[in-house]
Formats: sequence, C-alpha cells, structure tokens
Amino acid sequence: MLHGLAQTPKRIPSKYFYDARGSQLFEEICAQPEYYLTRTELAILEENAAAIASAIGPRALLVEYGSGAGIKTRLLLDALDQPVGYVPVEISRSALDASIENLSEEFPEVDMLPVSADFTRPVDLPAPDQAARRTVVFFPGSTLGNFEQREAIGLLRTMAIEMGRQGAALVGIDLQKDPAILEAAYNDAAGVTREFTLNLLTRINRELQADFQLHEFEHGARYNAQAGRIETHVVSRIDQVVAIGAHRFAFAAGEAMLVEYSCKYAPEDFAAMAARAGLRVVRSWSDSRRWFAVQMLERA
Ligand code: AVI
Repeated sequence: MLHGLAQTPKRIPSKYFYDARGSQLFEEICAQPEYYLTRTELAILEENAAAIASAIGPRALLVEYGSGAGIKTRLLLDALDQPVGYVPVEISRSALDASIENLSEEFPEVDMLPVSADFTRPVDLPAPDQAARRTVVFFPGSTLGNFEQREAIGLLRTMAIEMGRQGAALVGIDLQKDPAILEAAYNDAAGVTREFTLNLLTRINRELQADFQLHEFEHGARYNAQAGRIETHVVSRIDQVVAIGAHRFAFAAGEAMLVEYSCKYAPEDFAAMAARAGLRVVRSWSDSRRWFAVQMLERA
C-alpha cells in the first residue's frame, strides 16, 4: 500500500477491495440494474450449459479461481457429466469454507478439495479420489479484466500449467461496447459502486491506522477507449494530507488515485493474449447483444 501511494500517479491494487464489507458490496453491485456483467454471464452459462458440458466431457476436475459459492459453480457442476472433484482456490479461508459448505451437500459424489492460496501463483492441485480425465480451470466474472495485460497473460500461463496437456479453461470476459453502457455499469444510480470504492479507504483507516476523511474523496469511473478499460479512481476533493501510520501523503484538489482497471476485450485481442500464454480459444459462447463471452481455452 505504501509503495503504491508513493508512486505518481498514486495507485492501490484492486484486490484490496475485498474485505468482508467490500465482498458484500460487490455482491450488491452484481444485483444493480446497470451492472449487466453477472446477469449476462449467468444467462450465457444457463443457455449453453449442455454444450459447455459436452465440450468439457466426462470426469472433469473443476478448479475455480476465487471462491465459488455461487450459482455459476452450481450450474456448471450440475451440467457436467460425472465431475470427480471441485477445487476452489481462494486466499480467504472463511470465503473458502463458505463456498464448499452447501456444495458438498448438493453434490455428495463430487470430491470437495478447497485450496487456501493466492491463485495468481501456481498451486499444487489436490488429487481427487477418482482419477480425473481432464482438469478444467473456471475463471468467471471477467475478473481477468482486473489485471493489467502483462499480469493477465501471466495468469493465463499459470492456468495453462495447472490444467496440463489435456486440460481446458473456461474464462468469462466482458466485451467492448458503447462507453455509455460501460460507464453506467461502474457508476450505478444507487451509489453502490461509489460505496464499494470508498470502502477501500475505510479499510485502510481501520487496518493501517490511517485517517482518510471519506467525505473529502469521490469515486470516479471512466472508460478509456484507447486502452479498452474502465479506470476507477478515488479523487481528492481538496488539497489535503493523509496519515498512514507514521507516513504522510499529500493529495492535491482533483488528484486521482487509480484503484481499479476493468478491461473490456475485443474477442480477437483476447485470443491474441491467450496465444501469448500458449493457449487457443476452442469455443466461445456469447449473448445475443455480444456484451459478454465465456471462452473455452486449450493448450495451443
Ligand atoms: C470483480 N470484477 C470483475 C468487477 C469488475 O467489474 O471489474 C469488480 C467491480 N468493480 C466495480 N464494480 C465491479
């Protein structure tokens, strides 16, 4: 955090959004009328569940990056032909436990093998009781878009290693579209995204003994068409100095601190990125408006 705040312009990695309150606010964002991503991806998965399951084939080991307590994981496990195991990879122990609690009741025949780890680094995957025919990495939600291109390619490479020669990955990506639609999704009328962004400051105040005055900062999310991403900033309303422990950081009026990228892809750019990670797009499922896509990747 100190390193990011010492940079010009200041920046904080978006992964710090997700304390308990941040995770709760993110769930609320997903239900906002402007935030089409979750609904659209879910509809794609629902509509194409049988096709996805048949492309994956029987006896898969499903590995999910991030905790998947949700409906998307259920949908996939339900559609798959005799999945042998489910491995959520997630840093937060509590989120991990919550994610498999209900699933183990619903899918008693699927080995639940939670791994508490940072999915951006390679992890040793646990072996299910029954041998898997292939490993499938599931990375929904366009979370890949929260990484810068270089990191995203690194993450795709990690996936390629983890899934092995016969494996596959299912990656949800948000597609480029009218900037007005994109900007509305990150500036919802109810102000939930604003609260989500500013909760980062509350978290820093609490965990790092800082004194951000929340009313002196604003949320700002704009689409950078050239870079193809929503850039979210915390903007200082006034000239001010913020203390974090023994450190002091000056903010000028109007100064914007970068807190998140949400990349929006053109399908061909995503395919080129995957290729740089040694992967190729073998199938792609989208909605009728072409707003979101679920891409299936295999080793090139
Ligand atoms: C988790 N991630 C894909 C979300 C996104 O759309 O970039 C996080 C988010 N930030 C603001 N709204 C939602």
